Amino acid sequence: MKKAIPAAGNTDRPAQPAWHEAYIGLGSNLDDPAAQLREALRRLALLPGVVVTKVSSFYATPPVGVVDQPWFVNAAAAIRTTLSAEDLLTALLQIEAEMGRVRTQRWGPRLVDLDILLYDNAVIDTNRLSVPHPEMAWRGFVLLPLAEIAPEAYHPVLQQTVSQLLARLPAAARVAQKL
Ligand code: A4P
Ligand code: MG
Repeated sequence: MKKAIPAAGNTDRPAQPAWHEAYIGLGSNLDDPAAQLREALRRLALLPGVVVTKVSSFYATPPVGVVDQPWFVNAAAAIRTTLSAEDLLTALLQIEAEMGRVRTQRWGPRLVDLDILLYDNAVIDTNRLSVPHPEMAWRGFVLLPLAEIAPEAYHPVLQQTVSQLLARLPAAARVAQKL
């Protein structure tokens, strides 16, 4: 069977969108947190230009930062996306808003928190967006789920893999119960 071969130098065809690999951290500690994460994952998979390729187990984790609040449920997801990091952030903030998150206290209780942990090997530092997520390397609740799905993912600033970062964490930062 003959295949149609585009003429050399044909510039009429739209360029193929570039696919990027990104990792999303998910957290919730209000109103049935595991159900909130399932709903956030469902919405993530429905985003145009996003394919969810892996989802970690869910982990119950003690609150970090403001400690006088309920335990969290955390997870991580690997995605492939044609969205820029900025547009991905906009889409994640929209999911948070649609799911009814109201921002009150920094590091306080939240219905759903969706963070871009890594986006290719990009290093981004704007008013709106910091990638890699600035706190990820010190947080067991991020690294444990992420190491489950992407132990070899690379932190371009610290120049270490996720499993190396996890191995450096003190035991106290690694407290978590796999659900
Ligand atoms: N922003 C900048 N970089 C990013 C990024 N890489 N991903 C900006 C997502 N957002 C990013 O976020 C505030 C702004 O950060 C966004 O509008 C975006 O422009 P936010 O989620 O409203 O603020 P926040 O969550 O209250 O503060 P922060 O510093 O983002 O908190 P974290 O780091 O998200 O930590 N303990 C446990 N066990 N599990 C948790 O999940 N989460 C937190 C919140 C504290 N303690 C926790 C957990
Ligand atoms: Mg956040």
